[in-house]
Parts: sequence; structure tokens; C-alpha cells
Amino acid sequence: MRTLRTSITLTLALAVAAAPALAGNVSLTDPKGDDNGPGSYLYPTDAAYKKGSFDLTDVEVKDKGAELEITIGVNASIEDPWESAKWPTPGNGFSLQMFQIYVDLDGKAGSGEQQALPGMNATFADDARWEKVLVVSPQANKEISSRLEQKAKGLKDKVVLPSKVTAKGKKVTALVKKADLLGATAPEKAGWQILLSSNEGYDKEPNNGVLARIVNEFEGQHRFGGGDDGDSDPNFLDCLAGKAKGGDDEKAAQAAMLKFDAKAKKRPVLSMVRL
Ligand SMILES: [Ca+2]
Ligand SMILES: [Ca+2]
Ligand SMILES: [Ca+2]
Repeated sequence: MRTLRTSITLTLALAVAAAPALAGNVSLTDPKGDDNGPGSYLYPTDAAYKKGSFDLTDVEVKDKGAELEITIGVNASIEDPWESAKWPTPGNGFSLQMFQIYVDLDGKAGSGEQQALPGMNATFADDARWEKVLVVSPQANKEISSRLEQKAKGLKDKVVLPSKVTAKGKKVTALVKKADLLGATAPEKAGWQILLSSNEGYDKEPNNGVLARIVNEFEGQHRFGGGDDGDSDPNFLDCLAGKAKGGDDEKAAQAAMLKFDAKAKKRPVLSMVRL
């Protein structure tokens, strides 16, 4: 009897170990404490920018058939400090963060867009060029579309907007049509990169691209510091690096990847995470 039970237990254990990740689902993890871009970035001084708010922790992509449910985690509870009668947010339940999720669908060297969206100040490596980007923002899709029209007209058909965005606890969840973002590519076959920046609705700011706050040399009430006042420093605080397993080595990998050279006007070169 004991032998039989051991054998059953062993068989079950092997079956669990051998079970592949659920087809169509993608799970990515990012280490905590690397919400400093290339290692030097500082949060704005206003109390609204709560510690951990720009620290990416994980991304879960769930295949729901015609739709994808993409859940992004940060290391602070999501808040809506700027919701007001004067500047009402569209009810997404957050106002600080802004996420751009880039996918490489063909994995072919030199194929796809090399530059990230305007305002991000980042390029993609030759073997990581992107075909589509999903923008998850507290701004209404109408606002984002109008900004794209002004700043990134040539990229408009490559930018995908979610059908629904919600915030709960430390997570923001976006629903998007699978075919719009991935075409016929399965989620686990795509390359993934996510840039976490800060939502900036002020339209008089010329360098904020598609509604993302910029990083300066010195931090201020609503400006990140530790970067440069030119257009070589990446305007996001956190991203995926290495294999996106969340190990401490990925902090160093991110710092190396996001290095910029303001004098030589050299922007960082990003990689994609492949499963
Ligand atoms: Ca992080
Ligand atoms: Ca590509
Ligand atoms: Ca990171």
C-alpha cells in the first residue's frame, strides 16, 4: 500500500512539474526598488507621488478568447489624487501612472518600429523592434487619440487603446481586443516590454509626447529628477529587463540598459522579454 501511495504521489508530482504554463497566458515579474530608471531617478517632491507608485512589480496577460486581460502591478496602492471637478479623470480610478506595453510580433531583426512613442526618449534594439503598443492611461481614449494625432501621426495605426481600464488595490487592469494588439500571434510567442511613466495632462508642456511627465536634471513639485534637461534621458521610471523573473540581477540589467549619454545625445536601447 505504501509503495502504491508513494508511486501515486510521485506520478502526481511529476504531472504537476511537467504541466506547461497555461497556453495563451503570460506572467512577467519585475524586482521591487528599481523605480529609478537608470539608477539615478528621483520622484517629484509633491506628496501625491507616493513611494512605490512607479515601481513595476508584475504583468499578467490572460487570454480570454477575443480579448486579452492585462493586469499591471505597482508597489503602492493605486490612488486618484488629481480627480477633481476642474480636471475630472474619465473614471479609470487612477491618475498618477501611465503605461506603454510594446509587443514584438515577428521577432525579425530590423523589422518594426525602432523609436518608442514620442516623449519616451528610448529606442529598441534591432532584434526587438515593435509592431504594436498598448497605451494604458487615466486619460480618456479621445484625449490620447487627439495627442497621437498631434505628436505621432505616422504611428497612429500601431497604437492600440484599451476598451476598458480599471484600478483596484495595487493593480491596473486593461481589456483589449486580442487581434488589435497581437494579430494572429499567440501571447506567449510575442516579445514584451512595458514602460512605466507618469500621466501628464498639461498640454502646454512641449516635451511630454503622448501625455507622459518628463524627467529633468533636478526634481521639482511635479518633475522627476536625476536625469537630464535634454531629450536623451528616458522619461519612464521602470521597465522590464532580462528574463522578467524578478531577480535582483534585473535591477543591474535595467540600469545598464537605460544608460543615456546626454552629451552624445545617445538614448537607451531597450530589449524585449521573450518566454
Ligand atoms: Ca520594479
Ligand atoms: Ca518586430
Ligand atoms: Ca524594472
